[in-house]
Order: sequence, then structure tokens, then C-alpha cells
Amino acid sequence: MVDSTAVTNSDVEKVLDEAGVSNPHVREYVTYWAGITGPARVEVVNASDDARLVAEALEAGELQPAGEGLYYSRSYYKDTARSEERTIVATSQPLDKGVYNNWHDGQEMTEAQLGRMRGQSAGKTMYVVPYLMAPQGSPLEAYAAGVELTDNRPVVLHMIRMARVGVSYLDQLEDPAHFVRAVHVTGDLENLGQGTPEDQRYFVTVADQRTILHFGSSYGGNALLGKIAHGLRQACYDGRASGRFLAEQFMLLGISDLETGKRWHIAGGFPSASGKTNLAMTLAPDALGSRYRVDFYGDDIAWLWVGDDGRVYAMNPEFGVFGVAKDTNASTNPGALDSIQPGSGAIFTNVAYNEKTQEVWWEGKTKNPPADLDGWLDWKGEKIADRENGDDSPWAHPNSRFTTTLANVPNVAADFEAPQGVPVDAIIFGGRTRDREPLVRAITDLAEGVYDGLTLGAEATFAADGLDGQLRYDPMSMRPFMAYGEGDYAAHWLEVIGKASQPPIFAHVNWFQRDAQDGHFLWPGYRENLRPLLWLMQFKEGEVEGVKTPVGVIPAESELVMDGLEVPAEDMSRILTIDTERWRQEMGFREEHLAQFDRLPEEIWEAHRRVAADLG
Ligand code: GTP
Ligand code: SPV
Ligand code: MN
Repeated sequence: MVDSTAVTNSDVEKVLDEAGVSNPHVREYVTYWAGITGPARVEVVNASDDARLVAEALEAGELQPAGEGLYYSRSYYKDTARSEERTIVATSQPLDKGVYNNWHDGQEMTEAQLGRMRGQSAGKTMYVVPYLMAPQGSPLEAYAAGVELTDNRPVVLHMIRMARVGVSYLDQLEDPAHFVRAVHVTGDLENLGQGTPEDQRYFVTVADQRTILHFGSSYGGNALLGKIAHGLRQACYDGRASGRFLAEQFMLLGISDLETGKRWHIAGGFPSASGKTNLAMTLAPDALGSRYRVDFYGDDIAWLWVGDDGRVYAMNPEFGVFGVAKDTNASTNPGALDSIQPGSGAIFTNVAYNEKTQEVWWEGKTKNPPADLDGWLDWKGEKIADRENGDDSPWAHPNSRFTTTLANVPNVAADFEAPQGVPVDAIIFGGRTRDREPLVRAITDLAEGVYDGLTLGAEATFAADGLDGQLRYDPMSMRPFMAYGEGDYAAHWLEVIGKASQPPIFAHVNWFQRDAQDGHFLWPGYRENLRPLLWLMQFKEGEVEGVKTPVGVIPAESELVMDGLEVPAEDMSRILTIDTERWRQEMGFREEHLAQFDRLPEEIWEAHRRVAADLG
């Protein structure tokens, strides 16, 4: 039911006039959607509104103070992760249907979403959030502009941290009609039947209309539409439609050898909650810190294209980090802790919170939870002190997160906003794989590299509802973000990267191999992950030879720089061994996996058969 006090068209026009929004296409879009969702007010947001909006959110109880310039928020307890089965890519072309993109007809979905969203912002403010998913001046800027409409103030505060937000971006559009229309309506979270057959939530990207319609959540990937829905799903589609680029769930980092002055850049796809943020924020281990420096460019999304010089370039379209809190501490990720210091403006979501001392805590922040339970609330807002004896469920939600801007990241690259991006020396794939996958294996052939990405198999994590621990294939870590069919996606990869005269090397990495008996991680991970990356760069430069195997080249044990690190010999040899039997079995699974994809390029099948033949 539309609230009788809903804004009128002339109210909206007046707000847009006052905010200096002159683009007629934007004005039409905002007015149209205000007419559908029926908010009581409309407000246009610039990043400079942050302090006022934070004050309003504190006043309204949507945020709690968590120290000087730090904030805590809790999302509804049934709304704490992306929902993959409720997420849909819609177009007018049935050929866009893939195995994973949950394709539907665009017109049908648009009408259904209109029905769901109608009147649902009654009594609320509709915030108009113009944003840019690129550094300004980027060669891909034309695909980066969007306007999110949301009826949720904490979502606005997240958007200001995660994207470049401001009306001025709308004045610079080359084609004033070419921006992503991204509509977010929260809905009545307590009555949406999350996870039941009556689930009301739908997260739809109408990719060929460049329109995103998300209903029924206020959590990150479902609600910050610049990030996943535009930065990945829409951009994945645009990259192919334009023939110009790839949009991938990749981290992006730089490594400098301070002794030789050499510098490399590595982009890498790891499924959700599988180590991208940690890798990009890695600081060189103490024993190597005087020689190497790791620079952060991005931790979740990279757009890649081929430059005029024949190299592959990449940039991070985001402006902030939406990082997993769990296990973030001074030894695993000191950079992350620095980026959420007092004064940083960071927002913590669904962690544990002390309502008396305003401290936050999550599993793995310290070895044990705070001993004094007084004032502590778990992620659902329930008092820890009231828990029944023996209730050892986590204090923080496993997918609880921190949100902070890139400028707060201590190792952020000096040129992180450079519009030309950085040249990519290596593309790596990895996931949580408890056996089979060695620490690192290098792949020099393009089709074999793309094949390796397509067959990335890993354990799913708590970043998606209800999937934690399931083994599944996650092609290039894009399974939840794929915008069109996997065969066409592979062909687009071969075409884009195939244009490069100096292509990057590929590699598969695995930090998560476990001991079959006691389950301990065989490799210490985190900051130590720099070591296999250094080996990869040395291999690329011809400084080390490695050991050839049917699935790529792996390091000889003596080639890994191990200064200041001890790993039990038995563990070391396990992570640098190819278990041929296990790999042969894997090839059968891969065959079934790949056979699902329509129009898979013959080069990929050839790569598969080559590897299978080498395994014997
Ligand atoms: P999304 O933001 O969901 O896309 O995740 P992400 O890939 O950026 O994952 P992130 O770096 O936030 O790591 C997720 C979890 O994996 C955290 O709990 C980390 O502590 C843990 N983790 C990251 N790197 C390593 C590692 O090298 N070894 C081990 N054992 N755990 C790791
Ligand atoms: C992921 O789930 O891969 C994320 C967090 O990066 S979200 O924004 O929720 O998608
Ligand atoms: Mn992610």
C-alpha cells in the first residue's frame, strides 16, 4: 500500500534541483522509482554527507559507537550473507542462460520485481547515491557509473566507503544515459520468509538493460549494489557485450623487490571468504620485509583489459574493503587491524559488541573471548552472560565483516587510484582445497590457464547462506557472479587475454591443504603466502626451473625462499607433491563438470585432454 504521504513528482524534482542533478536521464529514473516505491522523502547523497548521515544513524540506533570514529551495526539475523539461490541474472536472450547464473527472462523479472517493490519504501527516505566503480579517468569509466536508490541509511554509509560517491560523477558521463540503474528496497525483513518456500527475496540483475533490482535484504553483497551486482555481475556482462574487458572476483597486488628494483603485479581469483583480502593486505614476513614490499590494489574485484602495449592491465573498481572479520588478528593480518583503527570510520557488521565498553570482538581476534562477559552481546544482540552452560556457539557471525576505505589500508599502493591500472604479470587461482592441490603450480599456456580457472574446485564458505564446507566447482571464483553461459565466458577469456602479446603467467595456489589425521593446515598461510608468489615470479623470469608435472610446474623444495620460517619436513613434502592417483580421479569429475557447459571452446577440451593424457 502506498503511503498517502509519499513524495510527489514535484517534491522529487525540487530535491534534484537543489542537489544539482541536471542529467535528465537520472532525473527521469529517480522520479519513476520514487513513484513505484513510494518513499516519504528523497535525498541525494554526496560522500561529504558522511558525518551527518553517521550522526543520524547513531541517533536512530542503526549504528552504535565502537570507539572513536568506529561503528557497529547488526543486520537482521536471517540476513547475514549473500543468498545465491535468490540471485538471478535476467536478459531477453535465452542464450545467456548458463549453469550457474540462474537465468530468467528480463521482462518477466522486471515486472515481478516492480510488483514486489511497489509501495515498499513507504514512510522511509529514498537515498539517491550516484557512484563510480573505477578510478576517475579509467579507460573503462564508461562502464563504471551508476546510481543506487536505496531506502536504507546504513547501506548508504557502506556505499560511501566502498565506492566513489557523489553527484559530480554524473556530470562527467560521456553518454548521459549510460549509467547503471540500481534499485535497492530493503523490505520488511522480519516477514520475508527467508529460507522458506515462501521466501520473498529476489536479487535480480537485468543485465541487458543495465538495471539491478534487489529486494529483501540489507546485507553487503545483496544491498551495496555498486559492489557485487554492478562491479561483478553487470560488469561481467558488459565486458563481453563490449568485447573489451573481463570483470572478475580477483584481488590485485604488487610486489617490489627493493634490492633489484623489480616490480610485479599479480591478480587472483579465490572464492568468497577464501583469502583474497588477506593476500592483498599481506605484509612481507619479517624475515623478508627488508627485501620485499607488498602493495595492496584490490581485494575483491578486478577489471582486466589489454593495453596498447600488448600487456594485460587491471584495476580495482572499488573504493573500500568489505572484509571477513573472523580470524583477523595482529599475526594473521596486521594490515587489516591498522585499517580499522580509531578514527578510520570503519563499520563492523554482525560481530560481537560490548554495549558498556563499546568494544567489538570476533572469533580469532584474540585466542580466547573476553573473560569478563559483562556487557557483551552476540551477533544476534543476545547477552552472552545469559547463555546457557555449554552453549559455545560463535559470538560473532562467521560472515561478520568490517568496512573501511582503501586509503585506510596501510599497504595501499601509492598509485592505487592511477586511471591506467597496472600491468599484470600473473593470474592465479586458488580455493579451500583440503587435499590434491599443491602449494603452487605454474601454467604457461593460455588455454591451460583458463582451463585451470574453470576447474577451480573448493569448499564453499559461510559467505553464502547455508553452503559452508560443501565441495563444489567455482569457475574462476565467479560461480555466484557469472552473468552469462560458462562456455561463452571461457571463449571471452581466450579472446581478451589472447590479444596480449605479453600474456601473464597462470598459476594455481592452495594455502588450505590439511593433514588427513588431525586436520591442521600444512602450510602456515597468511603472510607466508608471499613465498610461493616470489617463486612464481622467479619462475616466470627464468631464475628457477621448478619441477615439471602433468598439472604444471611446481617448486623444487630448495627453490622456495624459506628464510625465517620452519615448516615440518613431512608437511613441506606433502604440499610439494602431486598425488597422481587422486588427480586421475579428479579428471573424471572435471570431465562431468565441463560437459555441463554449452559452447565450451575446443581449446579448453584440448587442454583437458592434454592434462589427462599426461597423468596417464
Ligand atoms: P570475500 O570478501 O568473501 O570475497 O573473501 P576473501 O576471499 O577476501 O577472504 P578473506 O581474505 O577475507 O579470508 C576469509 C577467511 O579465510 C578469513 O577468516 C581468513 O582468516 C582466512 N584465511 C585467509 N588467508 C588464509 C591462509 O592463508 N590460511 C588460512 N588457514 N586461513 C586463511
Ligand atoms: C563475497 O561474498 O564474495 C563478498 C562479500 O565479497 S559480499 O559483498 O557479500 O558479496
Ligand atoms: Mn568476494
